[in-house]
Amino acid sequence: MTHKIIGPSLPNIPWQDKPANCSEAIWRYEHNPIIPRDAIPRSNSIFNSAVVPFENEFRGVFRCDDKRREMWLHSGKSKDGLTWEIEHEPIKFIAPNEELSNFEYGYDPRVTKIDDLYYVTWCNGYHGPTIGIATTTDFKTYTQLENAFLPYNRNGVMFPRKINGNYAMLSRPSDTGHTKFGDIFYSESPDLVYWGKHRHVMAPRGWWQSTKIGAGPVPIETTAGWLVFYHGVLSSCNGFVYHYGAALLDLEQPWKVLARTEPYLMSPQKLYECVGDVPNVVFPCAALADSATGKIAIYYGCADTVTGVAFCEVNEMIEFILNNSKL
Ligand code: BMA
Repeated sequence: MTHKIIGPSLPNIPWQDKPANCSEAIWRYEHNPIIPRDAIPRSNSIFNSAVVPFENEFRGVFRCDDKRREMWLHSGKSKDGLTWEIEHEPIKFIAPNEELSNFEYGYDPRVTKIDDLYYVTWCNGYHGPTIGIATTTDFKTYTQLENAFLPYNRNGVMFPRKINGNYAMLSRPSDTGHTKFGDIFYSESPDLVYWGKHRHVMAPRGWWQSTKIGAGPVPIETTAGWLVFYHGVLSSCNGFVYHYGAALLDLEQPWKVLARTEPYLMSPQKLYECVGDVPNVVFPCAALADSATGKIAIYYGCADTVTGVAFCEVNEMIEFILNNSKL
């Protein structure tokens, strides 16, 4: 392997070999979707969700829209990363500051582990969407911190280690509604309260990523740079179509893009990606990566309704990005 994952070995992540007839750099789990829309009694849909390794098992924070179509975050656990037990009641964040304790809504979580703490970031309603942050050690108790940014912002994704001595995050400034624009920016913070050193990372461009883009799973550290899967949106005559592609960012200056896929990696093609509450959406929010073998499992929301998994292998993926890159 020329390109390697820098990180822990996770031999028990979900995996399925690439089908013999597949020529793509990424392939879907044959039993997708892994989480149905009605996995818990109150859910209308369970999608755009984040999973992490936890004590030889897996834990996660799940986006569950309820039957009033309010957007909530729920904890979940799994032994194999494929069969999930999702808590029936939403997470009740402990907010040390009562001005933050009025939970308006939460969606599109990401979870990253730094040292011994898990950090949840999500799109948090605070007079408009912004980036909420909470910490947990056990996926039972969650302590909410200050919002990272002013509204309006979405797709806040923390890096799994400090960079230049600071916490680091990608995000996508936006507006109140179904934003028709959006670039990915990078920000740093010494203390998770004050964020600054904002740098532009990537703008939308051409075709599948022409309307807006947003970071997906927590970046994966590799010998070729930070491997970032990100969604890109095309405006069709029938509305938005969500795809995803990938980029490599400089390890110490992650606002510098080293490579970026010109074609998408995945577009909505399967029935469960094309038909649902919002048709034609694939939206990745998490990835598990095994440094020993280079295996990567990507979790993505399908049609804003259910959750699917796809697989790739780090060396092949990075070669694909480098060979199909346009900056
Ligand atoms: C975005 C977010 C995502 C959603 C997508 C497609 O703006 O709301 O949660 O998956 O739209 O509806």
